[in-house]
Amino acid sequence: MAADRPVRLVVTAGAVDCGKTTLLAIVYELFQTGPVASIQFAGCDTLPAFEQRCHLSRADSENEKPDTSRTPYIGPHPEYLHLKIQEGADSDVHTDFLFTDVSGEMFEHARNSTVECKRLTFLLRAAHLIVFLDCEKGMQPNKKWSMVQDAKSLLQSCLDSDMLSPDCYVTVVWAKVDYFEAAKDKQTVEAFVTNVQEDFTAAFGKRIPHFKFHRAAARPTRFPHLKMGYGVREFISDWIAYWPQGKPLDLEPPVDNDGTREIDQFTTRYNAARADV
Ligand SMILES: Nc1nc2c(ncn2[C@@H]2O[C@H](COP(=O)(O)OP(=O)(O)OP(=O)(O)O)[C@@H](O)[C@H]2O)c(=O)[nH]1
Ligand SMILES: [Mg+2]
Repeated sequence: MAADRPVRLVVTAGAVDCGKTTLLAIVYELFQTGPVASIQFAGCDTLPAFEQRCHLSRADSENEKPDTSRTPYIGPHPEYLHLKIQEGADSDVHTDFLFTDVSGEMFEHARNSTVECKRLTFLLRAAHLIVFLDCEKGMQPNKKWSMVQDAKSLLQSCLDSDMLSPDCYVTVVWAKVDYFEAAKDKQTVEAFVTNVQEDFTAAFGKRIPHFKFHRAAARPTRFPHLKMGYGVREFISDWIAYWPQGKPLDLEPPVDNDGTREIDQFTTRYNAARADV
């Protein structure tokens, strides 16, 4: 598909259970009830894969609570999910996205070793990289700093192994942010968020040209006021708005060189025609 037409690759990265697959499943779910703002669903070549990921959240699964099954660890080559969208009902301009759905275990290997990180070759082609911070762990005093450190190490490893293009948009997302919204001591939570964001900005702000933070709760069971897909629409807007590989190529006009090849003769004709204008 990527050889046939331009596709934008979005990579979700983070530890086991931080909510990567759920975020992707909810992107798909949001389109089940109609357009997302002005964005319309225009097709999907991986419907069974999306349906499989949504199954445990549906009544058909007879699950009492919506859930997502663990993504199996199958080595460095991910499963891809495809989604095609268009802006506005009458538009004939389609945008194809490919999302990687990778097990958190794969990123555990990658954050501990640049050699392992280099095996994740799909990172090189990412237009967007989303690094997850798990707010569920952020509420647990004995886990919160190791959760932050793991995410930092992962990003550091991607940079140290040269696996991130400088054009890649990196978003560090506070995922499952319903845990923070439901917290009693909001001040402590906000102080933690500020502290972590300052730390990330100091470590990566200069090395990553396009760097931002975001908050999302794909399935906010802890604080249902947030509604399903909280913060996900903003992600979709970003993925549409920012496409580094989509910028026009900076092509110079051809230069005469008196060559005999067809391209050289074309250059002579092209420049002569321009001089006549
Ligand atoms: N409260 C809450 N729970 C969430 C949210 N997003 C996901 N979860 C739950 O978190 C658990 C893990 O979600 P997954 O999407 O499977 O996590 P993952 O990062 O894909 O995990 P691996 O595939 O094992 O790497 C599931 O039980 C989800 O229902 C959220 O926004 N809020
Ligand atoms: Mg998963």
